[in-house]
Amino acid sequence: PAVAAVEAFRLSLPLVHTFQTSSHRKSHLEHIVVRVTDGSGAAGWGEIASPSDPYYCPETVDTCWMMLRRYLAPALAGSEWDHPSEAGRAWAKIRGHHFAKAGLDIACWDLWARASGTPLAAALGGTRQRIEAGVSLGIEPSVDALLAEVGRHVADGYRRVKLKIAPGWDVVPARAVREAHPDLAVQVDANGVYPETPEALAVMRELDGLGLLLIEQPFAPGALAAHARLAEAIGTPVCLDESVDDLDQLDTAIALAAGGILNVKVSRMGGLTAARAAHDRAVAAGWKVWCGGMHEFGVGRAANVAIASLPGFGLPSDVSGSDKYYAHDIVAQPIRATAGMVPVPSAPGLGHEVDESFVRARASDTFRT
Ligand code: OSB
Ligand code: MG
Repeated sequence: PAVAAVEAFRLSLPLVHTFQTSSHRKSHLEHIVVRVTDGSGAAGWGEIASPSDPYYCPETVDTCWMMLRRYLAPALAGSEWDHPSEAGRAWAKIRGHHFAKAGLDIACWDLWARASGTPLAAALGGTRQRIEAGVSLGIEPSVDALLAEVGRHVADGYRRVKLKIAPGWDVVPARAVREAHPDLAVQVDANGVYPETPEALAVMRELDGLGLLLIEQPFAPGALAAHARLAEAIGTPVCLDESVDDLDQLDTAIALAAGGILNVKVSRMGGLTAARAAHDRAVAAGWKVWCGGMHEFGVGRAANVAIASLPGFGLPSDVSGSDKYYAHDIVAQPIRATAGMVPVPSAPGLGHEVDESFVRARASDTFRT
């Protein structure tokens, strides 16, 4: 197709449960929804799920909006490609800004898959009919509150629970969850906040005794050598998230054995094309992979479900039901987990109809290129 126009909408949705990580606490999330049209008027939707603040990655909603408006949408508008895996050529010269690029990449895949009558999952090479749903739980005000959250999600059927940890909220809550649920699949995510110190190593060794599935991103994004030293020192697999946002970083991580598991995020890698390449490369190197998320609205969440259907995603993903986060989503039939599984849709494209009037009415800002 030839891309005729790019439209963008900034919109904020309230969260049903406040989410706290090592760095921030949120009761609303603002994302950017994009709509790409071709000459015939056919449309594809994408989502830029950047956090509002630069604590997870350097991007923010404001930087994404600026990059989209000033560089990315103008680069894509007027471009032509036969297959969505080529759409990124339009912005190949632009360094970084993966969350912003991911939104456009998703929209191009959706546009193409809808036009060809193919479900996005199949277009990507996905083979699964359902995704194993895990849930990511934030830092709670108390261990009892955390245990209540874990209990609620286990009762809901979630197959795996991820706990956010930070210095001062690590061994005690993780051990409490392990004691309350001896057989539950549990993993922890530090979002890179531990320095590589003897104290942190002592924490990691205690966590190592809890039978966790993995320890995600204990050290800073650039600290690949530190992750490699930790992976050598403990039995629990080390998983990388923030450390890998392109294939070169993945190659380095593999060469250093800086982990054994990769959290593949469509946003962080810069889109579906890049996320699929990371999946392929990691699996070829003998790493395990699973699909992470960024609390996406319905469009980004549907893209996560599609990529999570690739054969290599052998561990439960952070693809939970939208109802865990939003009372009113931007797609007509929001994603739901049933007995811990999310179905992969069989309708063309993302497989979920966007509630366009809701998006337009709710947008605080919009532009069209
Ligand atoms: O590190 O995986 C992370 C959300 C915001 C920022 C970073 C992370 C997360 C999550 C959310 O864990 C997972 C989800 O979307 O369900
Ligand atoms: Mg993470």
